[in-house]
Amino acid sequence: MQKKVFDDSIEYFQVMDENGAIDQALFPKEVTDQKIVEMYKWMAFARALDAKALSLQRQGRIATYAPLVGQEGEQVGSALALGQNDYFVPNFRQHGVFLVRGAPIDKIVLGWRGYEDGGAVPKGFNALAVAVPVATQLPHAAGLAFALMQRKNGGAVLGYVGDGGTSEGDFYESLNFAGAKKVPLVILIEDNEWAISVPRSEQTAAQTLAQKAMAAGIKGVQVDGNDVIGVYKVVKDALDEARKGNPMLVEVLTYRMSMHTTADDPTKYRSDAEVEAWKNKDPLLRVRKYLQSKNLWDDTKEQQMQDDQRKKIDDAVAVAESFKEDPTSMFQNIYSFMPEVLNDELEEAKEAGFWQTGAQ
Ligand SMILES: Cc1ncc(C[n+]2csc(CCOP(=O)(O)OP(=O)(O)O)c2C)c(N)n1
Ligand SMILES: [Mg+2]
Repeated sequence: MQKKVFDDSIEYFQVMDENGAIDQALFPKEVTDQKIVEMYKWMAFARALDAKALSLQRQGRIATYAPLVGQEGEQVGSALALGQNDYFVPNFRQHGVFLVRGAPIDKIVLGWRGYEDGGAVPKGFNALAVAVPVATQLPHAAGLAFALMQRKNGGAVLGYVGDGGTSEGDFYESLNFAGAKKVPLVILIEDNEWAISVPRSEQTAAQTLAQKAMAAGIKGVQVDGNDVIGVYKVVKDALDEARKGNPMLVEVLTYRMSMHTTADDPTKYRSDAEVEAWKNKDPLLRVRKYLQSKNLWDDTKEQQMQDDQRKKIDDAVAVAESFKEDPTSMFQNIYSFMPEVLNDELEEAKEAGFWQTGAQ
């Protein structure tokens, strides 16, 4: 006997296309024109902060930086889909998500300057800290979702990972745990076509990354990652499903327009033509086209917004650059309490004048 015992497929979603035209059947009712203006402003804010960070890095005022330009649509759309009790778990590129969720900008900049006080998650801020080791954040995200399930306050977790990260064991283990335990977890894959110099085509033989959900018995979907409204809709629906015990995998199709980090030179491994082609799919451009067609946006408004955002960013940079560090902070933000062994080390360091490299 032979029979088919399993079959599944992957759906792709797009709500607003490159020209700003909307698919009414998919359009989420709660998204008013005012909300679209808000989405546009957040994307512009993330882009402005990104440009500033790059400039600060080139002046030696922050350390290595991972640009997000091109990915504003998926970061803003997914961040706005989060509910009050929800958490997000980042890798290293979600500065836009931190921004939308209300992280103080001076603290974001301080983190880029290498201070523990900047890297620490502010109290009451529903997120885990930035994770540079690829995909290690996902088992934490799954565990956090398991904890929220016990709390029963309706909270869900949105964990971010890159296309490269989906080749890691941590990724599969997290999906498997989420499916087996039915935890309120959504994993969002930022499929930006590159993992440093490794193209998406060489990362896996799988046709979509979303289908990696199937082996874990959970649902996977794809969405145009440069469509802020589409991402908002798909992630919001996915979080609602996850709350019901159906974790999900969302693959957002986007593009890393800039270098991997400031330590990388993408001209060594990809063509200008490829980058140029993605410019037409810019997540800000289509929303601006839509808003202008409805007379909701113009050059004066654009200028006002840019001036306002630039001032906020410059003020935050000034605060971050005048920060006086407390060297003991390296001991403070590791546990929610101070374990005895760490306290001993702290005392020892104080006695030895550990960080007093200047005249004593
Ligand atoms: C476990 C581990 N292996 C390798 C690295 C070096 N590394 C940093 S980012 C990166 C590529 C990540 O690509 P992707 O997951 O697609 O995310 P993206 O950078 O494109 O946002 C690599 C290999 C690392 N940080 N951690
Ligand atoms: Mg990538």
